Amino acid sequence: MKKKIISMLLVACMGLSLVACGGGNNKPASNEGSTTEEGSEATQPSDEGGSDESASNEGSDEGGSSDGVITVGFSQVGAESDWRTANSESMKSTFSEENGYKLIFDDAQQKQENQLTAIRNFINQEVDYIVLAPTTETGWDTVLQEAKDAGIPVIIVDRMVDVSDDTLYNCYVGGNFKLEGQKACEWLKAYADAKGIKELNIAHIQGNIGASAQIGRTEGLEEAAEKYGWNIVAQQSGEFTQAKGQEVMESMLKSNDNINVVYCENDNEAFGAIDAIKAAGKTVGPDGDILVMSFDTVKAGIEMTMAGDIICNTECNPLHGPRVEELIKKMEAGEEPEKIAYVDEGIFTYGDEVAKVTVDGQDYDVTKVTQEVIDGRMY
Ligand code: GZL
Ligand code: ZN
Repeated sequence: MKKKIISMLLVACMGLSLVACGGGNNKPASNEGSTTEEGSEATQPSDEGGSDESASNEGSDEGGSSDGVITVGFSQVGAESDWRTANSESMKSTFSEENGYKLIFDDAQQKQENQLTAIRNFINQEVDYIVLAPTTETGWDTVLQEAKDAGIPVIIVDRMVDVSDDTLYNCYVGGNFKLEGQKACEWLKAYADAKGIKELNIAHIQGNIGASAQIGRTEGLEEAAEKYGWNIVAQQSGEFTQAKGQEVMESMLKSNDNINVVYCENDNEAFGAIDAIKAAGKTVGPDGDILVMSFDTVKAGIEMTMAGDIICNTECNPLHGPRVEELIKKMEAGEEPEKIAYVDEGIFTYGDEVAKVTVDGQDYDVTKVTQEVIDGRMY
């Protein structure tokens, strides 16, 4: 309580002094190459390496939650895919000023070094919570130790971290990426059997190497290929982007003339791969030359699944904002949240040949995409 009174007095004095000296913001050190925004409006055009910040005259943020506003520092991977855009929107709309938060959002442009700088900035600004969507699984021990030493709780969201001591983060919420891969491959096995496709020659377009989503989805495919005798004829990272996905598919088609499946580790890679396949004069779809598998089920991806260009799309739900808020509310109430929470995710297809798949004894329904299914989705 004492801290509260002191900080309220401090904020009052700061408020008076700000009015006296015409306001001004304490600017966090800006990261080279990443953009940092505070609140929802920017007061300066954000150049490549610039840092935006809201015209908030809350003065220096004395310990955040002591003035009722919870300050959240969020280090986001980047803006590489539709999934990432939906994920950022979910975080920004949840941690809004109207909802009682001050969000410091940093876009690392897919570079881990920018995330390390952002986290150190959050520590200097004494945020109440650090939320990290890690670009890659390794390399976090030192900076998370600094956050722990500063007494700032850390929530890992989306992809996972691989650290020597799991007390370096408080909790994780995200997708079970290996299960996503296993579900997709069990569907492919059942579909190939139903269609009498004897030989599968698979082009494998991976996500960013070292990201949990890539690790899990790759494990799912490699284990199924081993088990079912499929041929992975090409394997390369498409970096979760459409441009790279198209480039990689083009080169795979040039060096392989027997590809009949392409396993894309996200929708944006699938969009690029489909462009490359069509440009090469080949066809996609249930009766086409190449079956396109994908992950994410973003809006454009689920629509292409209804059209058949994508034959099977395994969901990866990006709406983590409310889930992270639930974890913060638990910690604010002094509760210990679950260490690891996986999101339930579906599997969506063009056809209805396969009604369900089974992984480790657990059944998962398969949903044929219709307009009604699309209209009923949150993203
Ligand atoms: C998955 C997420 C992946 C998406 C891609 O949770 O980490 O990163 O599948 C995104 O679209 O780039
Ligand atoms: Zn997922």
